[in-house]
Amino acid sequence: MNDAPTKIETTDQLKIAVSEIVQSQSIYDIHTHLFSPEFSELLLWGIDELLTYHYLIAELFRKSDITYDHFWHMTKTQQADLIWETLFIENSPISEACRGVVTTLNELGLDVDSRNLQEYRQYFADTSVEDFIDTVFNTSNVSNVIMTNDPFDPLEEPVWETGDIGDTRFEAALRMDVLINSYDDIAYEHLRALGYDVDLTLSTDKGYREVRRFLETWIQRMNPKYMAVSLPPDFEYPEDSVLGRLFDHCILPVSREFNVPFALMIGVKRAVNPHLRMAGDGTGKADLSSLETLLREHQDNKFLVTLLSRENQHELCVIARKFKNLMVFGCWWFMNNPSIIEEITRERIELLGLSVIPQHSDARILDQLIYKWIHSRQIITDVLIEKYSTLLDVSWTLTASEIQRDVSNLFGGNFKRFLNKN
Ligand code: FIX
Ligand code: ZN
Repeated sequence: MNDAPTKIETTDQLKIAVSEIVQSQSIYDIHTHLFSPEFSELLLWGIDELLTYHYLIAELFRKSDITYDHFWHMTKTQQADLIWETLFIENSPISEACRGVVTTLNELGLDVDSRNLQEYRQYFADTSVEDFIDTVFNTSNVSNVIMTNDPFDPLEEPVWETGDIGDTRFEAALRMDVLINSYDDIAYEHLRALGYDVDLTLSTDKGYREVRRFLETWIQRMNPKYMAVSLPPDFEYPEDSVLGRLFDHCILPVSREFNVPFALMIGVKRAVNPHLRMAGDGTGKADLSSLETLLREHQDNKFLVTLLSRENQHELCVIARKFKNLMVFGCWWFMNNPSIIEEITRERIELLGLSVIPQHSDARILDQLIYKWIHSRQIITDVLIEKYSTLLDVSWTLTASEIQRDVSNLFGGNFKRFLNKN
């Protein structure tokens, strides 16, 4: 019997093989805002949550004359009704965020042609959250999701104190936005109230030790896959500031000691239009020389990085060629649109080969895992077919198992290897 691996020699064979392999590859989704059911109201799911996603709220105000004040005084159901009527009935839902709702309903087996919102509501009313979690993980073929866990959130704290977050498909990421971006107005008081002897300007050895003690406690509690922060485009490093001191004396040493990488999400301008609340954040191009300095001066630290500005993406790839302690990940937020995912994925593969994590979902509502991954899988499939065919063109044949190996690394293997690397 000849058990030599089947070679893929033609473009048609390649298209079939890559499509099948990417479809059947389970995904380790490394950045979401989802929660396990133990976190009760923090776990968002269902049609009204889908329709009131902040991406859609931003789009609503472009098409409706409703005032901010009026909108924010409505119930969630009323808001969802208005968004449905405005963005799906009075206009065709072709933006990526609108299309995502349609993809999701369709995949759930609902009749999108009926355009009957009450029917969709009834489906969710008849479904238990536990069953729905299984449906979503199976439909999207996602094996694990990493949450975004805020140690300063009073809704999260009691769950962490029980030491049991239930469903092990949900894993933790220790989010440090409050500590880093709001130290003097929120974190300082909070830490003092918990008995950590920190100073307001955070400039003493005692203060650094206390913050490290806080981080260590949370690392033990959460067992996070990484620590993370979102940063504005004008973030600077090194800097004689709370941020600079937190990085140097607290976060980077703890990250090294516990082998918990530090994820930097750079480029968000928070509250560009505060009337839009969570939908009001914007983007800006960052000066990446600060990132270069951080990577160069801390080569024993591991950094996961994603950027919000399209203009920064090429430069990030070049930086990643220089620093193996950097893992580039995902197409974040305003980058998570088909045309941009395609461009960025191509750029990354051309400059970095298969050494990246091409995508995360950033899902806030459980149901979104379905559309975000269907849409991204399709684009990544197309880019891989294009890139592998350039090899076929010059007589390099591939086997299905080689493609399987590559795809498995892209959708989980690279992340696991990066976590385990010393
Ligand atoms: O900071 C983040 O993790 C962002 O992803 C979110 O804050 C943002 O609101 C979002 O949902 C983007 O997709
Ligand atoms: Zn996010």
